[in-house]
Amino acid sequence: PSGADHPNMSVDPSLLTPYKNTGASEASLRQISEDAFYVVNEVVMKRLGHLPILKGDFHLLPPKVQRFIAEKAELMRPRGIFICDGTQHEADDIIHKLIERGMLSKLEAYENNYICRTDPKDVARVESKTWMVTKEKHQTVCRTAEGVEPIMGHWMSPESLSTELDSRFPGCMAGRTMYVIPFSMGPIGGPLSKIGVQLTDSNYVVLSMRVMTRVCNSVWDALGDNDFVRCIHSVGLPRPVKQRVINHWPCNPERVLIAHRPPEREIWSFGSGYGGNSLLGKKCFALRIASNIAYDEGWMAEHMLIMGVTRPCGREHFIAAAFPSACGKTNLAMLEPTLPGWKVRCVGDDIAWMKFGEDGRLYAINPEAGFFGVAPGTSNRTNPMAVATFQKNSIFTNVAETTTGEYYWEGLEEDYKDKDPEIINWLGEKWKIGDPGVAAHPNSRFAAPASQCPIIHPDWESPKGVPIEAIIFGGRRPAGVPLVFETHSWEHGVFTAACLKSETTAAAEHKGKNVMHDPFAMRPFMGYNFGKYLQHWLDLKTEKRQVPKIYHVNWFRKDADGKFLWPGFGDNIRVIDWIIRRLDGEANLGVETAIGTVPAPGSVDMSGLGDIKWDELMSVPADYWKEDAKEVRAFLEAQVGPDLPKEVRHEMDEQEKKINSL
Ligand code: OXD
Ligand code: MN
Repeated sequence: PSGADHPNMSVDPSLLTPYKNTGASEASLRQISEDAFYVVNEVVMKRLGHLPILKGDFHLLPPKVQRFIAEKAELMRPRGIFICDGTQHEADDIIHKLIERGMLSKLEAYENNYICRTDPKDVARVESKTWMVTKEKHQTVCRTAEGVEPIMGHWMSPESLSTELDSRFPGCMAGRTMYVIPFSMGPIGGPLSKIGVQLTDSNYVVLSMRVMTRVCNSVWDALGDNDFVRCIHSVGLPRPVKQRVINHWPCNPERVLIAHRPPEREIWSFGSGYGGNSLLGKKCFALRIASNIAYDEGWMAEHMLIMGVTRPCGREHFIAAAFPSACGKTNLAMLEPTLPGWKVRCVGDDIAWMKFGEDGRLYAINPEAGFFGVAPGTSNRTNPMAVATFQKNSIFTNVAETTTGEYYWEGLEEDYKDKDPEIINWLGEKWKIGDPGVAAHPNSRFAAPASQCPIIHPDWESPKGVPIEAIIFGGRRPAGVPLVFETHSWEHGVFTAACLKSETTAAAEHKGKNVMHDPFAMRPFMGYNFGKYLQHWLDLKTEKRQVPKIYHVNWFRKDADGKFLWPGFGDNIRVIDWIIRRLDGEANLGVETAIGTVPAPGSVDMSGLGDIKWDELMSVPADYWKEDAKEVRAFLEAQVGPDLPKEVRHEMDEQEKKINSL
């Protein structure tokens, strides 16, 4: 038996049956199991044939990893295998090679910063080609109304997946190197951490994974008897290449497929080299697969930043916050308070893994090791800490560059005002500030090590995580939604998060600006049936646990002239101050409304802000919310239908009653 149906099992347990009642000790059973495994593995090894191991010692890898590699090498037929160790030396070699090839170039104005341009057809996550593969459709998607396409989760059957894989993966790495990347999400060996192994034929992915996750040899030791998530990635362009490769960026946009098999903890990604499509530790593993693991193990994998906020009195509070892509999570996580005496320190900017501890508190870790932030709009004015973070050892993709070797993108105009620099835009063309179009792609990114952030929290790598007291949800809501409100219970918070909406952004393939539902900011990352996910949230509250309070914020409300009503950025500390005082139970801070508690006049510190239209900023307009209540009900009925937990339905009914009596 090959044990191939049990991806992480070292050997088919039936092999041990004859020995079970012989009185053999645990240790000798284990030995028999291992011996049997080696026999099985020898067969697998033969499959490797004479494939050269270009780097690393294949025989020292854990046997289950050897088998994974051998099987996939047999399928994808690379020219050789390169086992990564994550060292600087290894990165330097790859960088050197990529520079020679023209895929990467150095940004001379900094230390060890590089710029890369993709094929302009490969610039964002491709949600329409991202799938969850489960036997039953409703494990992945809700029982939506007749004729309604589910927007949360995208299901494919295992049979269809087999067909799709068969038409893509056999021989897809021909003439290329297959890199083996061992990585840990979360501090290596930590109780909340998980291990993955990514196979890829993209060296850009190797360099980026090294920034975004923890890649090193000790991951093999930490693996032990644990499972690992199997990540298989190919740019989908075997050699000899028949089409023209643009910008030395191999990809196959017509054939993109990103498929997840949650029960097998496996990810297959084909055709794209960029971002969430190819750095499989991030969205694919840490959200879509991890939310499945979290469901099974009783914790949460969420699209949230984690920040530590210290008040002038010296007390620190940890907050997690979920916003859809490109709504400023990175900016909030690194906020520079405009109120004196406050301090913010960043734990994470995109993903939180959270688990209740024995003490009943919710502990969060950032599973990532780097920031993959949207570059345009990031400047010393909006996020000086991010700017400081990416001054060295960072990779910039699809940004523009000046002829003096600096990065450039929209939002940096002020910094370059007097220089009128010669710019090469993201398409490689000459460009000047003021020219039509944009210099950088709207979804251009920096990938920078989190450890370089000047305000990274000293506990950001604490294996047990930091205790979360409040969870914030928010989105870009130009109309109707107040700056902040507190939900009145965990259940009401869950309902509010289920109703989360935001204007669309450039992080995925969507065009134009419209307000779109993005429940829990997880719409593109939902790993299983959303109704079940809501129930999971509800069930996490037990008598012994202190569930965090849940808030909703909106930094993006506009007045009748289309101008933002709130300055945002560093001034968002004023809202956090209000939230923390609410947590503390300070009196007279709130006014009850139909949707939750908004700040009472005078309860938010507005010192030095000048003219703020408070009433417009905080109002809960009856007309708007009556429409919204109808729209939300129709949305949840159509999208979640019978999978909607009764507690959430109850919250919806109650809130609608309150709104209709406005
Ligand atoms: C991201 C995203 O890249 O949410 O973080 O798209
Ligand atoms: Mn994100």
